[in-house]
Amino acid sequence: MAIETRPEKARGTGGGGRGGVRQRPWWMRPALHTAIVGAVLGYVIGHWLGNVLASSNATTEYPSIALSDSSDVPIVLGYLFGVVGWLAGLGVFNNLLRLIAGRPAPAEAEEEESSGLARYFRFTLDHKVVGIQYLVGMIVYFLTAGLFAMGIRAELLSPSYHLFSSSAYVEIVGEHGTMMMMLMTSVILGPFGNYFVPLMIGSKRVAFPRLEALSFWITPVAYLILLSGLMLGGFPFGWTGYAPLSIQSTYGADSYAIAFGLMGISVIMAGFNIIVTVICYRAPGMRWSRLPMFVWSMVATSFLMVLAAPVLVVGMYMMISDRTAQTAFFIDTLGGSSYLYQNVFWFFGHPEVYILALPGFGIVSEILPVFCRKPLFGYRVATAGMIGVTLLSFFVWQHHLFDSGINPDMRPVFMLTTELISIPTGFIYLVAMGTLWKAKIRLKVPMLFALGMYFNFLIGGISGVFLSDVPADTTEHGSFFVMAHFHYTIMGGLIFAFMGGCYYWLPKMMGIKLDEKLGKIHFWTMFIFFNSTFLPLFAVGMAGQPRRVFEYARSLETLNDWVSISAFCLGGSILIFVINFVWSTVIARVREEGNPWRSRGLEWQVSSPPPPGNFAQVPVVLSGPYEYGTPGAPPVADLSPPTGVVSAAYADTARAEA
Ligand code: HEM
Ligand SMILES: [Cu+2]
Repeated sequence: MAIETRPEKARGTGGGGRGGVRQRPWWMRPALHTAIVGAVLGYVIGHWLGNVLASSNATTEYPSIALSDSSDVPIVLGYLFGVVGWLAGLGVFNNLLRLIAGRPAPAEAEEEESSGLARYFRFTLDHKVVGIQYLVGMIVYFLTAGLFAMGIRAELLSPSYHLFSSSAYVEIVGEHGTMMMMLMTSVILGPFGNYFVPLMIGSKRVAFPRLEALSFWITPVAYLILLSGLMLGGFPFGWTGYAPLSIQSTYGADSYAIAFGLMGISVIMAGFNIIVTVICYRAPGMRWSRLPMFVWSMVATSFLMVLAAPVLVVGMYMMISDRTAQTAFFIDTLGGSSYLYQNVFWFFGHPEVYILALPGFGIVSEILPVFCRKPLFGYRVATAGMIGVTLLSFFVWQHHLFDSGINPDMRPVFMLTTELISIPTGFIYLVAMGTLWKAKIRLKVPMLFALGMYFNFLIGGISGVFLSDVPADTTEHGSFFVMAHFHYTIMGGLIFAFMGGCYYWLPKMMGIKLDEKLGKIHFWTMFIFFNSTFLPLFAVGMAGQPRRVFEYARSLETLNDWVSISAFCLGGSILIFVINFVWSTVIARVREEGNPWRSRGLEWQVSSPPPPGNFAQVPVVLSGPYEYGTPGAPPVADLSPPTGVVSAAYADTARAEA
């Protein structure tokens, strides 16, 4: 276990001598505006280079074998150079050689003013700043993708009148689905994982602050690239990008592949950083058996990210090279296989859905004992559940391919592994039931969201058992039943937990209180309208309404109208959250200093917001985080241990681990 004992390094600045600091005017310092300039310049150069390459290629003797199109080359190179320009504009590559050589970066004046608002628009190495950057980013991405959902539901108000053309409709569905699946991958790990994991394990910093900051700054550019796809004709293949459609379609497919691939790279870095931080930076006494559930969920998610996302990146890379470089990985007529794409995609795609589910369970397991004032029931069962889900999620991917020409004898195997996964998931529910049992529950807003999450995910989970059954899946596959199922797990699970996390932790992150009354109105409207949007969709699906099609049977109009109106109200409930967020953090600013929920979590033992470097001294952890109401339970940690205690706690941990 490595401990960072020098708080001045915790901010992650290069350190080094401070003599003769350069002071550049603000507009020359790397920040968001220089990044935009860099991205535009990069795009122009890449596009020009691509045109040169493509035209020289056209005159060679090689005939164009594949469906690739030489005019994809400038666009792809434009995007890639644009990304490099964006990062260069942010200053990511400044002093790179010095850093690689292990020499400290020169002191820069801008590091000095690390307290102002400006640092939120920079490549900053403080994990708490990155957490807040992620939080704001995620809210923006979620709202954008949510607007597309409103567009879809507006179209589906009528089975025949058309707000959009059929191609615009599929493009909107694709943008909504892809933006949600791509960017919401980090909706909890980004803001809360980066902010709280170091605090919860008693560390002053994360292991790799540069990787962490880079993982965030890739998300805005991935978001913009995905959106720019709309100007290039969009992509008609939903979020899954199946070949051959993705190989044949217009330039919008390049935006899809590059944005999704970039996001894969971002989550690999984010996950890697969390894993190393938790392994190497735990405070003395923070044994694995005392790790908060949220940290366990972050570790499990990070392993999934690090192992699954590379497969996505490779898939996107192969798709791009099929579209530009005359390879034929996914083109059946040229010896490739479109079936290969489905396997590659879902080998990532199924773990992805657990990347979306586990962090939610981490948050609600954290909230439950605090508001029940009881120890978490079956801590070890909960961790076993998380680890079980993580392992099993790599063995189920072909349940997405039951209908795709899979060897029929293999179907029961994947049906079995899929159904097995409900056992470790069940563990997590068991833990919740045990914790709620006979508890005096305080129904504050975070707790309401936690309970809502358990309720919604249960419906999502039970409908998932049906979909893992081959006979049911072969009829429901591709219908709105599937749509309802995964929105129950992701929107009803992940997003509800995210909201719970906001109400629970924002007082800590910003030192302000979110309005409780608006919070309750937000919860109840979101809960009611979420269910009234998605529950009828199970019926609509069973009645045969297919996904991604904008016309449907007239008999289903009433149900669809009901769903659409509920969806608009659901969108309204999210606006209540945004209003509450802006009102509480910008206008009202009611201070919340102490520990409003009386939580035992280590993160709550320091001031709000936590000071730079988190802890004045390395804390010594004395007991587990959930011993509420246990008579004689020692405090969670000694925040100012006398000299010598740290090494004693070391010896103690070493003995315990031996
Ligand atoms: C305000 C809440 C939301 C509403 C009203 C909504 C609505 C919809 C609708 C109507 C469709 C299907 C359109 C069709 O197949 O014709 C859809 C598809 C989809 N949604 Fe959502 N959605 C919401 C939130 C989310 C969230 C939070 C996620 C994930 C993080 C998500 C992920 C997806 C995906 C992956 C698709 C499939 C796209 C495809 O077929 O490729 N949605 N959504
Ligand atoms: Cu799956």
